[in-house]
Amino acid sequence: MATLQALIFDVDGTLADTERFGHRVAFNRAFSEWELDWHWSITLYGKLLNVSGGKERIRHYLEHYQPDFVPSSDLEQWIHDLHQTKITHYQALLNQDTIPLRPGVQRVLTEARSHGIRLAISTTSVLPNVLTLLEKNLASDAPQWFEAIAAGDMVKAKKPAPDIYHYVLAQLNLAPESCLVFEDTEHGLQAATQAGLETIVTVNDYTQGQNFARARLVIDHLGEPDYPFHVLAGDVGATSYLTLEVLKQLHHQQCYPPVAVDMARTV
Ligand code: XBP
Repeated sequence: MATLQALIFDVDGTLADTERFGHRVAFNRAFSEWELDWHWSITLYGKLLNVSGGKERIRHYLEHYQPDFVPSSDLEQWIHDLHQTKITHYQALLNQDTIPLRPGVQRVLTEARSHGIRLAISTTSVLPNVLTLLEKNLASDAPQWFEAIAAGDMVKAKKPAPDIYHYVLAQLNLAPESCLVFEDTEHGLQAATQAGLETIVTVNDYTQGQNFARARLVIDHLGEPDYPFHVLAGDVGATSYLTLEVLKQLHHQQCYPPVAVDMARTV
């Protein structure tokens, strides 16, 4: 039985509720700045979240909702430039302190660190967004808490492909059996599961109806001593907030799906 050596965290929706009031707002501000008559409502954005990655989401929206739109330059470049504007607006939102970490996140990260558990990040979003979120909400040196930060286009195929998790495991030089993952979406769970990793899911309003049958535990957030989580699937006894001890017990009980981990898929 492998011992627990690392925790791997998704970012958007897992570390912080960034999608609805962060990324979505930033996309809309970018559309306004570019004088595009587009608006992604909370409901529409929920549908668009089925497409991982900001650039990929813009492309999907163009193809399915604005089929007659003609960009003013090469489409690839146009999407890239619009996405850059979105990143600027998203960074501004993060810098306004409007997007806090979810309950229990800082406590679990701090406890894991103090006990020598290694930390890593696996996200579809771009690296500068991750760094700013960590610096604003944790500490200026918080990015260094994480031995590996896998983000955005560092791999070819985004979640639900397992590539980003293969990449993180290669960076950590660890087998999946030594790690636990934290995700909030079915796509993220699929990516981790295909890479042979066990996952704890913390749902949010956008993801609570998704299929998390292969998760080790599904809860509404990591919990705090004075703010208990609700268990949606899985068993943690009377526990009402996650601690390192509980994570070690969950890890000890884990049973791995029979998947082949293809390290050659990392880039
Ligand atoms: C996050 C995403 C990202 C963000 C936008 O998925 O899908 O696309 O919504 O980020 P996950 P960028 O939490 O599964 O990693 O605009 O920076 O791409």
